[in-house]
Amino acid sequence: MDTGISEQMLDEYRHNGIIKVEQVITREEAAHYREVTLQLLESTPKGGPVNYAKAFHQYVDVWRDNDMLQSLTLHPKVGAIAEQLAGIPMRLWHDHTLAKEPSKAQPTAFHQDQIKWPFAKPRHTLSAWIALQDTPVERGCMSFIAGSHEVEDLPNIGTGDQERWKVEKPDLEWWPRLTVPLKAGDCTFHNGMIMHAAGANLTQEWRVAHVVILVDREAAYSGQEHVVTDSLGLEAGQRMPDDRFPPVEKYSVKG
Ligand SMILES: O=C(O)CCC(=O)C(=O)O
Repeated sequence: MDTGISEQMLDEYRHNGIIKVEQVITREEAAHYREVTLQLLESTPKGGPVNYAKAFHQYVDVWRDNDMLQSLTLHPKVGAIAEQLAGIPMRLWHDHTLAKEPSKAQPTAFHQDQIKWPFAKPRHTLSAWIALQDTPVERGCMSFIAGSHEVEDLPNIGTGDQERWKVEKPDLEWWPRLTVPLKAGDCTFHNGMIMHAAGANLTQEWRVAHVVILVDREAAYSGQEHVVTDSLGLEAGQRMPDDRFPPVEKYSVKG
């Protein structure tokens, strides 16, 4: 598949830990998926799968509950770009909707993702963050600390814990930062180790992101607690089961 990823973009990803890919889906597709997502959030009863927090409302593994959103999560282009950037075969780990409420959603604090996930030394993890509407700075686009995917000694920082990263590693405040506004259908791919955050939503519109997370296909389950794996009865050290965590090469198969 022609993913449109050039050698220069690959170098940029390796160097900074993040790249922007324009129009991974079209504006029209983004508008459609946004509508589906907002309807799903609205029709999901309180106490159900949506976690409501000050920074965003989060629906984990939404691909398993909604066939239309499944087609976005298992989008062949997203999978192909992920494998190209990682340089190894990858599988879906999970997806999530991250929706910031109009006017009142707070910033998402700087954190790394991979430390939150139950894998023993995966060779690569990454997220595709797809904007389902225009997402300028004021609507809560993401910022990344360029090159911080090489930093390995940080603790697990919560997405609401605003000042913690500065306490843990004060010099990071002075590293170059990339703030990446996205148009509807644009996407950032970020390394699971990069420090990243998102701004508050100061606009009158929801900020809806569909985030697809992929992991090294060979990664072993570590046994660390995680909402996606806790109920699956996996043994620490085993490979992630293909039927539940589809490898990119098998993306036509439903989980
Ligand atoms: O969208 C956000 O507010 C944060 C997203 C994020 O942390 C992620 O996709 O890893």
